[in-house]
Order: sequence, then C-alpha cells, then structure tokens
Amino acid sequence: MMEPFMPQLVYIEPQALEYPLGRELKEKFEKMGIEIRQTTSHNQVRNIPGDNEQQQYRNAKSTLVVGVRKTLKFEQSKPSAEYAIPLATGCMGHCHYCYLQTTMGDKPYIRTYVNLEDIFEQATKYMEERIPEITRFEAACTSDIVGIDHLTHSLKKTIEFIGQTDFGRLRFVTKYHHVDHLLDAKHNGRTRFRFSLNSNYVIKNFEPGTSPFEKRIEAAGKVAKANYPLGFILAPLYRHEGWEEGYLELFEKLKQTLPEEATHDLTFELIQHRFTKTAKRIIEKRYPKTKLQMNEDDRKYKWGKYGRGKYVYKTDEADELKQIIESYIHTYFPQAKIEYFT
Ligand code: 0TT
Ligand code: SF4
Repeated sequence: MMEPFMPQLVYIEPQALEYPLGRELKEKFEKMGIEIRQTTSHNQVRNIPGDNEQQQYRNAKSTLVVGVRKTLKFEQSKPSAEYAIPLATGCMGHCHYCYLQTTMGDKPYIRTYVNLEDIFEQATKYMEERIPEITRFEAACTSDIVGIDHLTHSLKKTIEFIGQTDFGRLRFVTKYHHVDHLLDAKHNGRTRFRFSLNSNYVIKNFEPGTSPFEKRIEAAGKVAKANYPLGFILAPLYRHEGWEEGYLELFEKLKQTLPEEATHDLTFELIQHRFTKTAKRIIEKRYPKTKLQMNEDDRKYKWGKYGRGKYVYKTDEADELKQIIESYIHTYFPQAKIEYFT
C-alpha cells in the first residue's frame, strides 16, 4: 500500500563523496543492494535505461542522482515564499499536470544535493540581507521533497536549521504520507508543513504514484500533533464534471478526519489549473490517454516573463472557482487563513 520511494538505480557524482551525506548514502544503498553507478556530471546521466523515450522517462523517475549543488543563487518563489531553497529536484510521482515536466524538461530523474552546509550558508546570507523582515524559503518548488526525505533526511536537517534562526521560515508541500521521521524534528514552529489535496476525481485520474487522500489527511493529523503549523494546497483546482460536489466532498472528509487541534493554525493556498503550450505537448506524449483538458480556446492566456505565458481559466470561471472554494473554506474552517488564489 504505497510504499515509501526506493530508487531502482543510483548515480553518485564523485564530488558528492567529499561530503558526509554523500558517503552515508553510498553506504546505505550498497547495503540495500541497489545498483550504483558513478557519474562525472549530472548532465551526463543520459544513459538511463529504456528502449524508447516513454520508458526512459518512467525509469528516470525511479533513478536517484546523489550530487553537489553548484549554483548557490536561489530562485524566487512567489507567491509562496521569497526564495526556493534547493535540496532536490525531480519526483517519483506521475501527476499528469505536473509543472516539473517542463521545468525539469531534460532531467526527469531525481537529484538530491549533499552539500547542505553550503546551502544553509547561502540561506543565512539571504536572511541577513532582509533583517528585520522575515525570509520564507520554499523547499518544494522543484520536487516533492517529503517523498524522498526518508532516504536523505536533508529536509529534516533543513527544518532544524531554520528552527534555530530568528528571521527564517521554511515551507514545503507534499502528496506523500511518509512523514514519521519528521515528527520529532526541532522545528520550533518555523516550518509550515503543507499537504496537497484535491477532489477524488483529480486524484483518481491525474495523480498516479502518490499517496491516497486518506493517508495524506492522516499524516496531516500527525504533523499537527507534532505542533507544526499546518497548511493545505488545493492544486490544481480543476473544473471537471461535478467539481462543485467533488470539492465539497473534499472539505467534508477533511473536516471529519482532521483532529480538531490541527485547525488552530491552518492555511489554504489555492492554485487554479494552468498549462503552457510546451507542457501540453509533453503531457500528451507522456500520458497519451490522459483525460486532462487542455483546450486553449476554453482558457485565457496569461502573459508571463520571458514569453512563458500560460493558459488559465477564463475570468468568470476562475472567479467562480475562487468564490466557491473560498465559501467552502469559510464554512468548514472559518478560522483558517486563505493565503492566495492564483
Ligand atoms: O502549477 C504550478 C504552479 O503552482 C506554478 O505556477 C507555481 C505555483 N505554485 C507552486 C504556487 O503558487 N505555490 C506553491 O507553493 C508551489 C507548490 C511552489 C512554487 C513554485 C511557488 O510557490 N512559486 C514558484 O515560483 N514556483 C516555481 O514555479 C517553481 C517552478 O520553477 C515554477 C513553475 O512555474
Ligand atoms: Fe509533480 Fe508533485 Fe505530482 Fe511529484 S507529487 S509528480 S512534484 S505534482
């Protein structure tokens, strides 16, 4: 029943072995009997097994590269945080709509960084620049970090690092329920632990390879009991047939199963479904039978930076989506904070 992620193949960059975590991971995977290969650079991981592109893509999603993060310039992460903190890239999930398919284009494998000290040092600089403002770091921009952290514990270390700061905050979002090792982390209330939820229709049709709804809620309860500030991201909000009932049911189930104490410091983030032309092309190739609707004529084009515009719902449909979901939140979780709709 949805076992925690285990790579089929592991690549280790030689430089990663200069770091304790790199050596630790090598030993760990050796003991587990997982095939390990050396690689000189992550861009050279071209020889992922598979007879065709589709197979290679699938195999890449069960390949883990243990590497060193060289670029220490952090990306921006509006609207959820000031910066993206780079701990890993890629994900073993197979969500049809996932933006990593385009943003990680040629690198669909999972890559984890072992030079945490460098990353924390950089994060400290960014925090210091902004004092007395709070600086938020998003750890889930380029991967589902919780889904791989049982192997690396780098998220756990980051939670504890941020826990010791005065002006730093950490946040991440996950569709996995393998959170047990994070429950005793000294988070000091500085980390917001979020789960991504959706209607049954969206989970069933578009989110293969992720934890079931009930497991996510159960994990959310544990996280709240461990005194983490809790949040839910409802994304992508998607107008499938019967979506009003579908999302209503989500809130009913959530209200029923979430322990009361989890609702004291609760946030919601709302993200409507969007796609780019490039995403559409890739999705149709990788998930040819998907039911995901990506008809440009039904959408509004929203111009973006560097010509990277995207298709979102037309204004009336987006407004209706926002209004209905917000009304559900007000009804079921009146004390929760809605951080944004985008
Ligand atoms: O469907 C994906 C959309 O969701 C993206 O436009 C980002 C957005 N998003 C994702 C968000 O609004 N809130 C989040 O918490 C995210 C899970 C994390 C995030 C990612 C973010 O908040 N801000 C970002 O700029 N990103 C980046 O968006 C990561 C990636 O490089 C890019 C994809 O458009
Ligand atoms: Fe993408 Fe998140 Fe699904 Fe992973 S779990 S495939 S990161 S949407």
